[in-house]
Amino acid sequence: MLANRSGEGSVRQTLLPPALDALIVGAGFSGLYQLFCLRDRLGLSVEALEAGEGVGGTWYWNRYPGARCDSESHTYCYTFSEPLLQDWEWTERYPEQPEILRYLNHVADRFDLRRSIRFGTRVTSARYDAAANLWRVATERGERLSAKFLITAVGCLSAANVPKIPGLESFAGRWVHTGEWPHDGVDFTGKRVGMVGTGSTGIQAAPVIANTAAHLTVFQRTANYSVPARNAPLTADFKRYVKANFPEIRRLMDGNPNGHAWLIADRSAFDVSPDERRALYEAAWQKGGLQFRATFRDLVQSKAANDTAAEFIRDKIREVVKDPVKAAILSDFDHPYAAKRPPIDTDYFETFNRENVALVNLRATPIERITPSGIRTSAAEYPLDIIVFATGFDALTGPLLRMDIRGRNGLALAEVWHAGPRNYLGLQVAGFPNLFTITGPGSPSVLCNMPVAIEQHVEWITDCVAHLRAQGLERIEAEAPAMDRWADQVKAAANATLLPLVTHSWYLGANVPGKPRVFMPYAGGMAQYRKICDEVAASGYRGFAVSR
Ligand code: NA7
Repeated sequence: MLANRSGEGSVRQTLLPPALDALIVGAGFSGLYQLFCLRDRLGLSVEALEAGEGVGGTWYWNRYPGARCDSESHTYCYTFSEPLLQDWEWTERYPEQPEILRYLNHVADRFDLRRSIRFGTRVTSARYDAAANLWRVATERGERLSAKFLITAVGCLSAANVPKIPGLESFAGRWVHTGEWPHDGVDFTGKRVGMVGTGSTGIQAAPVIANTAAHLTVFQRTANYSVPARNAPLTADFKRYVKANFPEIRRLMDGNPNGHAWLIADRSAFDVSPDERRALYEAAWQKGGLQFRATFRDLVQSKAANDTAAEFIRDKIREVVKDPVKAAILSDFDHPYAAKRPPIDTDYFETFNRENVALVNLRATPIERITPSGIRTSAAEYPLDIIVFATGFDALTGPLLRMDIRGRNGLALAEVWHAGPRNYLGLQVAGFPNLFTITGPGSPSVLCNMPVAIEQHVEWITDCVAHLRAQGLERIEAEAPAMDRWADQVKAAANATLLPLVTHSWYLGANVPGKPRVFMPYAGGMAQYRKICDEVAASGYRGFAVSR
């Protein structure tokens, strides 16, 4: 906001910047591409607002030790620009956080995006002004901006979930959450560290922390499956292959329900003998990575098929972990493999063979409180210098709801979503005209290799905005019945898998106390979702109300 003194009477005049065509919230993978599409492809006036002091989103904030992507690097990138694909070179099978951040900075520079981004700018409210057909946005720094289109590019896993454990404020040591990692790092040398949480993050961080800490205690609530990542530097041959064959790789990604570049075997776990099955799992284990779940086509649909994978992984843990008590705690699975997000690791289970690593089973002995000197469970007190919360996020809805978004007549998004997120295609909510949510709940998002999901959403939104402009239309808004039908489709897609059976999954919001239990991402596969979105657009945006 600009406040000018004008004339003798010191009349304060507030000059609001002119309304923009579009405001984008976030400058991670999705915000950067959306900015490029609207500004450079459609020629609109656009700004992106970013809470961080740099681009990168998830990869700006998640700087914890061992932070690495679980998608393979040659598929974890934008595909919209052939020159970009040709001039960027990844170094490892799975890119590490600093390398992804370098990549996103490279993209920002290459497409001169920074000049349209306000950094250090957190959105605190967004109100739809129906009379002006504008979104009025306020930021923590007191800026006031307005735009016809408001596009959230806030990521699915950006609202850190720090558990409300009594006594945390009394802890005399230091505590950190992996998703808000200090930029100057955390020195574990000679320290007694406690790490709470064994999701993808904890499983990546534990082996690295154990290397420098005097002692690491891992506090495990739910035993988690993990398959070796088998990370390694990329060979010159592979790099050449990727550059020469990207269209073929892209075809594979488009055909895979999760946007990865591999085929899912066209066989059931029961089409082969137990010996053959074991040999196939062993081969997948040696190859490493998320494609372990592609060994058989029915692993996430059939509990019986899934049990064979669970048994294989349980045996592997018992083989690797020398202490039978630790092995039993680590392999005490209570849910099917890959029904929660399956981690991949580098030496996670091996870490428990180190003398300086202990494991606490929170199911048997829950945390009671944090004391000034450490963590107290129902069985013992663990003295600690540093507590690392690898406790995940208020996923999918958290980043949207904390922005206080209000649509027509002041209707709060939080009110519309009080019983769980409702929208159409994961893209729009009735009562919130011209608001688009990139990778919102109800879209494949976290079940997909994220850049694939992001590019599809950004391109769909861009085409939609271009269509409105070409037709002289001012507004687009999801219709309520379309939202209801979409909610049924999201539910049916989830129910065709084993995923909703896990009552403690963050896909259902179960990791955040009080959050409604609704299965949030669309589990019907990226290819199917893309087809639905394309058909909706081709039909003249069926299920959306458009107006002048
Ligand atoms: P996740 O997958 O949500 O994992 C969080 C972990 O923290 C998980 O083991 C939780 O146990 C545990 N947790 C959460 N709250 C508590 C409390 N209060 N007490 C003890 N343990 C707790 O988050 P990540 O950061 O690992 O991964 C998020 C995504 O990032 C991942 O899926 C990838 O897409 C990248 P629980 O299983 O809930 O019992």
